[in-house]
Amino acid sequence: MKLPRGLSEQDLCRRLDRFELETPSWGYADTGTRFGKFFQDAAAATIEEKLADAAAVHGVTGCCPRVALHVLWDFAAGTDPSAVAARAGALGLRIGSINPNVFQDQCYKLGSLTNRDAAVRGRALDHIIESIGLAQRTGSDVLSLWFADGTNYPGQGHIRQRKRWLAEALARVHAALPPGMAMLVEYKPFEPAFYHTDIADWGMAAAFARAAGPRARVLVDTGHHLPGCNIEHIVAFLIDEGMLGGFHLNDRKYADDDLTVGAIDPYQFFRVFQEIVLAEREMGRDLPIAYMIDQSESIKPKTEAMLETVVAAQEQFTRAMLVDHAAAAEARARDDVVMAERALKDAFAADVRPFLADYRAARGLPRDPLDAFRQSGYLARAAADRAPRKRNTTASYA
Ligand code: PSV
Ligand code: MN
Repeated sequence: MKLPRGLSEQDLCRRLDRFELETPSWGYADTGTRFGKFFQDAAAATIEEKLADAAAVHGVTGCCPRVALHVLWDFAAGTDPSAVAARAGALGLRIGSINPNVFQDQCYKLGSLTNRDAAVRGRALDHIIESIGLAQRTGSDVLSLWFADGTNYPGQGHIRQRKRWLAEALARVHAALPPGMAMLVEYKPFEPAFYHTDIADWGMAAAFARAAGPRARVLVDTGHHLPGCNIEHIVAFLIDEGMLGGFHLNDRKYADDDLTVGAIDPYQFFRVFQEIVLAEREMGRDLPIAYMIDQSESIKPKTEAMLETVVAAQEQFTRAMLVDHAAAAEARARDDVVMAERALKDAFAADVRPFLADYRAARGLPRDPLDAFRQSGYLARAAADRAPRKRNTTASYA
């Protein structure tokens, strides 16, 4: 593995020490598609089980100390948020982003913050503002917002009116943020709405975030792009605008497929991270980006899929660190397109796995997290413990 000029192995290790990935509670639970749900014996059903799985992932990787929570899925009525935070703390974890949910209740069929009905808009806003309180009580400093709002048919909604409702509501959410809390605005081009989505792309998300206030930024979910979209261009643009707040990492063949990172296009993650590393080198500091995973894997064992994604993201970030930016700049200065591209391709071709194995071993971590997890027998124990309970409580569990 060849280090680029100006980067020592120690620098690389230190940067990796600061490359943390947040895992999502919902990535450990049984999820499916609109065509059905296939249950896994070992999948988590309770917040305690989700936290235990997240702790198992952090235990073998050492880089996933934060867990994202989804308000409706993780805080059943009567759940004490500080008890959830304490439970996480006892497992060596912290609560990461808090994700309000204004897309599931029946009243949101025609939208939440963009619903024609002011009462529904008010209910959605109240839920989001209550979620800020919940974030405070769990020690979270990130409110992560995604809206299913949109329309399915031309003429169904007044698009500009909906835009104004959303902007007004987001400004009120921003005004309710306590000091130190950031707010991320996620975009998605389609699904569940298929004609128009109220925040369809990064530009709309950036406009809404700017209008909301200085602590609002854009959240890039790698699955939320149309095929062929140049995601690293969006990332570079948002960095330059000071508007990149974080990622929801997952891979996709078509759109929001929730596949494990690198399963389809590892080079894409490398190119995205390459833009970040380049900007960090030029600015001489780490960018404040929340690296979150958003993966609801349907067929691989949940925890193993999470480990695959963590390791793949770490590998691509390491490769991005290996790009010889000086060589690329020199090649660009002589209009040598071939050698400029080669600087990226050489780094992407590096086998960083032996280096990462040594890096982990030096930190008392297993050299191969997935192998260590398999050896631990965790999944079999979780299945034996959880399946009988799920059989008793879930009607469709067979
Ligand atoms: C929507 O597709 C999304 O990406 C949002 O981030 C949600 O919070 C998450 O997925 C739910 O799985
Ligand atoms: Mn997402």
